[in-house]
Amino acid sequence: MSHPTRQNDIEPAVPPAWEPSGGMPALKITNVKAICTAPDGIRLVVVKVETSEPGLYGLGDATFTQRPLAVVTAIEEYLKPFLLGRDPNDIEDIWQSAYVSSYWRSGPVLNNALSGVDMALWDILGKRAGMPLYQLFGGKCRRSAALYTHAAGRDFQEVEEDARRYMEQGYRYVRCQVSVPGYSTYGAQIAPSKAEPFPQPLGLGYDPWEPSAYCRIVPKLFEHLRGALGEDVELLHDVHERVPPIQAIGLAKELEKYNLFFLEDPLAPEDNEYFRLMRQQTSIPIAMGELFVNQAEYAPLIRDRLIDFIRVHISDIGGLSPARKLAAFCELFGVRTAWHGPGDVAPVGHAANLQLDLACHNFGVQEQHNFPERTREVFPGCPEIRDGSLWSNEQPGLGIDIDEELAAKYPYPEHPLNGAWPPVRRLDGTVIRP
Ligand code: GCO
Ligand code: MG
Repeated sequence: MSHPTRQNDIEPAVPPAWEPSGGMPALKITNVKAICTAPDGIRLVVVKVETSEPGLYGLGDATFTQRPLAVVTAIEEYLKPFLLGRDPNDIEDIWQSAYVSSYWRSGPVLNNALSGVDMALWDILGKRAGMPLYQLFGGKCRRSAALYTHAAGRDFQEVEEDARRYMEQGYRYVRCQVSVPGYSTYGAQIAPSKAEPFPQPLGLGYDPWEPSAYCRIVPKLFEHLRGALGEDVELLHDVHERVPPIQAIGLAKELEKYNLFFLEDPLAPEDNEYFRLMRQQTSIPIAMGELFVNQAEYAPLIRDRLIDFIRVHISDIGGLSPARKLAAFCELFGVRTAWHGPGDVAPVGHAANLQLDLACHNFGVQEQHNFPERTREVFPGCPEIRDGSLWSNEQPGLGIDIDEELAAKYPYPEHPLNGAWPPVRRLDGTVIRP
């Protein structure tokens, strides 16, 4: 007997004939759209899923700021036709079927597109139930989510002053990054007006970087900060996968005595196997994973207890559905959550982070981004920062909205690479990880 190949199967997606659930009236997805906006210059993508009930819609974060237009295509050309007519209650089935509908799956483009839809479906469910999502996830484990903020400076003194400023505002967790003289350093970029001209070997316009200079300066920074700030404050640092694995292990060992809350991304996902060696060398707490997009990358690190904090960018792994499973998996292995929360997670994504932060017992800490007023106006209900913590506004669903008219006033900024990152290179011109 012959079977038609899947490629020839051109029938549109037929919604499964489940019984209507939980006594809720039947509902259909009537529209799925990608909204592009950049109120403060960061390219954001937000998905809006509309339903057959007038005024009932959900929002989800699909921001992949280096390739936003690819995500928009995935949403509008592929997910939208796949989802029209489906019951938005079928969150799990929609996630699973959309995930495999491309056959080749995962990756930041497709996962972000799927996340936009997935978060929006959870948002709709919360709105229908009249409850904030954390309630549907099992209820609050804590009043609010402790945040870590970013202190940076050109020298140790400036980092110290920045950290003190945050501590005075009530922050108990501070990530500290210092410039490495002459190099373009992750997390401590000097404002152009203050910047020394960077060396431009080979006459190429690029950001220069040498790992050894960085590895020498960072332990000295924490020596200074511990002396100046004392033991009470939790200090963090992000390596941003920029150094060769053996230097990362050396750095981790040297930093151990400064009692960091965690050392972030000491290795690149490509070097995952080195975590085992790092673990044998030092007890420094390790946070990993904003670049992960596939469970095959993160599940073994958790299962083998090689990291302490999971730091995935929730939209990059496909949304709230996979993140809930990941959080539960981590709990069983003593790994805590520290979801990625930079400015290129849209406020909708921060609202999603918060729902999990409140409901997961194994919450560790939440990275914060203090959205400027313009972004907060575009996203009414943007989670509130108070006393170094993030608080729920107790509204149903994700508790956040988008003012589409206002969003449209902030198109993506003109950029020759459409937002892609220019290379970081060693002094001899070799490209290295960003
Ligand atoms: C962090 C991250 C970010 C990323 C950015 C990439 O820990 O907050 O490293 O700053 O670099 O999200 O787009
Ligand atoms: Mg990081």
